[in-house]
Amino acid sequence: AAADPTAYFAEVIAADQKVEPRDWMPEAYRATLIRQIAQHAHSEIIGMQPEGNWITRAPSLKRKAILLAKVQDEAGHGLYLYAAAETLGVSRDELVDLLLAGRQKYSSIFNYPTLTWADMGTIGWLVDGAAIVNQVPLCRCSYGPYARAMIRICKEESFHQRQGYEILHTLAHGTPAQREMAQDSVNRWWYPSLAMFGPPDTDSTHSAQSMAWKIKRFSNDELRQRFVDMCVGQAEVLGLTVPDPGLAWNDERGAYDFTQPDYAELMRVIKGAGPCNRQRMEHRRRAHREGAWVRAAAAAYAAKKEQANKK
Ligand code: FAQ
Repeated sequence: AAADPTAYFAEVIAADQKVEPRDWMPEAYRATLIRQIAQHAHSEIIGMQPEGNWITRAPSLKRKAILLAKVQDEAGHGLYLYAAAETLGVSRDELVDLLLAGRQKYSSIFNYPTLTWADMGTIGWLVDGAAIVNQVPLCRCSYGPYARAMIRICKEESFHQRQGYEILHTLAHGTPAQREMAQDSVNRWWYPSLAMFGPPDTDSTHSAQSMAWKIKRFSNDELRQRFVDMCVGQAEVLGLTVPDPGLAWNDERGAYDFTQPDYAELMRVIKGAGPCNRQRMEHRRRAHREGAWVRAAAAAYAAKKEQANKK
């Protein structure tokens, strides 16, 4: 190993090995990871709201138990990710404060409303499906704690995706009204799901550097294409239509041509003007306020324990 930490870092990246918390790393690498992991953690926590909205209205006890477990998994994912971010020298409290102050982001997708039960199916199929396509390569990300957190998260996301797919399959093979509800839901979520992968490569500010550092392994557009190609066959099995008249197999490229999402809409949603941004943030701020006594009690208990241990 080189004695010069800069050269050693470059060697670790070139050899596809992992950077670990105590290793030297460029400040910009650290900052990029904090930004991305925090945004990811916040997405999991805010992402509990659209589905939490349906827990009390699930159509059966079994559906309710499954949905409850899924939303609890999302809380767990948020916690693993905050823990991964903390290895970079920030605290979870600081990150939560940045979210609540509107200075860190969460995924655009969670600013859309969940209007019907079918949306629980579509979120599983498309939103968790997109999350998996994005996150499987992150299991090979160059930063060890993030890569390792992703392995477990991806296993749980696969279960989430399958449960959503099964809800949609049931509805799509149910009464005409249920079928229509399923199709309407897919129509509403298709383009916002494509937008989850971020701006097109030409407008992606971080991609080139993140790929050079092997944080990202594929570009936004590469992953979006992979997602579309995966969904087409699955939609056929569901008996539902992908709401894109421009969708067509391109023999030369060996991939589907498709209509891009409205990136101006993505930018508006990211900047706070999506249908539910205000509601999501208000809810999170209220939950944080109402949880203050739990945090205070936990801190007091920890301090008391520490005192007792010193004796
Ligand atoms: N929403 O230069 P790029 C889930 C921002 S899955 C909001 O391309 P980058 C599971 C971006 O931050 C969802 N902001 O950025 C679940 C940057 O702004 P900044 C969470 C977006 O980082 C399912 C600017 O635009 N997954 O939670 C979005 O290289 C169901 C320029 O963009 C992750 O976070 C967007 N869609 O690539 C839970 C995965 N796209 O920071 C509950 C990890 C872009 O300079 C229920 N993250 N921006 O102010 C990533 O892979 C990357 O960060 C990307 C963006 C691909 C999202």
